[in-house]
Amino acid sequence: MYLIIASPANKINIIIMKKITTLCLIHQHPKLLLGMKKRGFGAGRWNGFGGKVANGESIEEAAKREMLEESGVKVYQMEKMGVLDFCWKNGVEEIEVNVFKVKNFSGIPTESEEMRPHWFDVANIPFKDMWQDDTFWLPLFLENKKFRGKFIFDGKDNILEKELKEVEEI
Ligand code: 8OG
Repeated sequence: MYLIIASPANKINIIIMKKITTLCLIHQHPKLLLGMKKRGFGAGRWNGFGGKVANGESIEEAAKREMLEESGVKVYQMEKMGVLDFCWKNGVEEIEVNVFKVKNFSGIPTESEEMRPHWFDVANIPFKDMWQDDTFWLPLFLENKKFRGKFIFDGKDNILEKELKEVEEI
């Protein structure tokens, strides 16, 4: 699902495409389930499971569908923990990532064409092989805190600017 935001400024129409996506992580302390992204956007990084919200689908429906498609895990219950916005300097696309903690599920995480799941101990999260922003918000997630953030990257996915705050409700 894309939101198109047009803002007329100085007679120039700026079109920002906003891609709405989901991200599901299973945290069963002290273990955290991540997957190695095997192809596409973010390939080569460990991440939660998720993807784009399809037309006519709610964000929650998309989160459950993506988790099942990418890991074979059926989610029954989850909690929304955060919303993160990402954009790139000089880029036209913005990505909104809706982050969920899976509370209740069935199935054994299984490798798919897109992801290779692996349980990590929370003391050994592979931050150096993850998106840079995860270093900031994942500790909040692990402490069951809710958050809202925005990150601006350069052309090489390094963070140029960040805003991150803990919130009561998301
Ligand atoms: O369908 P697609 O493979 O494009 O979905 C991208 C997935 O990557 C989706 O689950 C959202 C997630 N994602 C981003 N940016 C970031 C990020 O900076 N950090 C993390 N952890 N996940 C991200 O699109």
